[in-house]
Amino acid sequence: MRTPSWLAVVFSFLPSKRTNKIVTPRTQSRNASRNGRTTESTTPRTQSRNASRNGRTTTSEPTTPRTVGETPTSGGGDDRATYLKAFDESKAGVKGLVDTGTATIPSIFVRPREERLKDYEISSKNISVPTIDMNARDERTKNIVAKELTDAAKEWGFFQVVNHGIPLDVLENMLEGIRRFHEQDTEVKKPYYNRDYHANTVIYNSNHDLFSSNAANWRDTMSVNTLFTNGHYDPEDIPPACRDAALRYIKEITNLGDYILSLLSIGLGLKPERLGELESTKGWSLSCHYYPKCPQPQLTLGLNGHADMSFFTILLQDQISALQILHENQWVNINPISGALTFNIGDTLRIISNDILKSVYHRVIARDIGPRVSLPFFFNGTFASTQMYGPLKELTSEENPPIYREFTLAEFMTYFLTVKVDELGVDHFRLK
Ligand SMILES: O=C(O)CCC(=O)C(=O)O
Ligand SMILES: [Fe+2]
Repeated sequence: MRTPSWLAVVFSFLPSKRTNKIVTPRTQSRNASRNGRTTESTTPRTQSRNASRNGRTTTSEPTTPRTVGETPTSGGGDDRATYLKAFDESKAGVKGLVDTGTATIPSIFVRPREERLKDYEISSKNISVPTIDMNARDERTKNIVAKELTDAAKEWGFFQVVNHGIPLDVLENMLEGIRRFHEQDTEVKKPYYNRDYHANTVIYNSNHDLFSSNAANWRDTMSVNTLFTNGHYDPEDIPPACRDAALRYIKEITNLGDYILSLLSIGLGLKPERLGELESTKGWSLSCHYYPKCPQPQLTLGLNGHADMSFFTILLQDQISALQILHENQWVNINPISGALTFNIGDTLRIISNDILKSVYHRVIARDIGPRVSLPFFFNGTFASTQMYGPLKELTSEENPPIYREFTLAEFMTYFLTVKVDELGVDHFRLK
């Protein structure tokens, strides 16, 4: 979303300027789109090959996207644009497709064959990210927790937390409320369906980058985005199906975000309020993803690979495993733990820590079970912030000089808004 996420969402209305290029696992994290903005690409040559293999020509306008057979490929062409438009105008999302009982997925969702084949080069390992018990009874255990969190953020960039202080019923009600929202009649959801993230804090649609990605993802999303409003939103804008649950959840998760930042500050040897002073929790985006059960999960993804561009992200997921991180060139599952939350470092905090903390490339696979509900909460800071951001002086020295230059969040975000997706990533801010 940048993705299914705030910036992704924010930028999705812009015309795509990406160039097409095969992305190898090693280069993926550099090329990753922020917050879910996709990076799955093919070369122009691949595209035309696929297009002709699909035998696509512009014909009469279909009312629903075409489904594909046993060995479909993804491709470009005018008909693809027509299908995308029809799908978008239906405002029914992937959920609407699934409700028709389709046994095959429409070609607009099929990943390029080259991308799918590349998956087989990466084997999954039976390893997991750390799970950290945040229960801190006193100052001493608090310092231990701070160290554990920081070590995990340095080594993995991704970890799960338990005993984080948010009551289980708040988490369960939130997941249930989001499921309820997505499972309402299409007619009830339609008024929220649009792509104008500047004009609306609350938006529901399918694939923020529907018109710029090479293959659509098997996912619908409702999001609350306060990036342009300095963290403000009108509670009445949140759909009634999940309003009460969301208001409580937002309050709890922003408090937890502040607390984790203070622990990370301690773990990095900074004064406890140091990372909080960067005001990353002031502007945020909550993406409420719904991944329906997929009849051909091997052909598509729930969410294309990306690293979040946030400072950090806290994710609530239900019990269906589908989130994977790329760790040492292998996809590692983030298996759900009841009552746990998943924490990950985004690109902004990576830069601020001068690469001490890791921002990690991750994706969501499609599953033949579901639906799956997940809610990443992106702590992004706000556009209006006038602070300069860059590696903290306290974390740099003569031996360890700053790797990145300073920037305002407006510049940072604008960069992610306007450049080619292939050029996205922290490299743009790297000192030569
Ligand atoms: O759905 C998930 O588990 C992850 C979502 C995610 O990575 C994102 O929206 O940026
Ligand atoms: Fe993400």
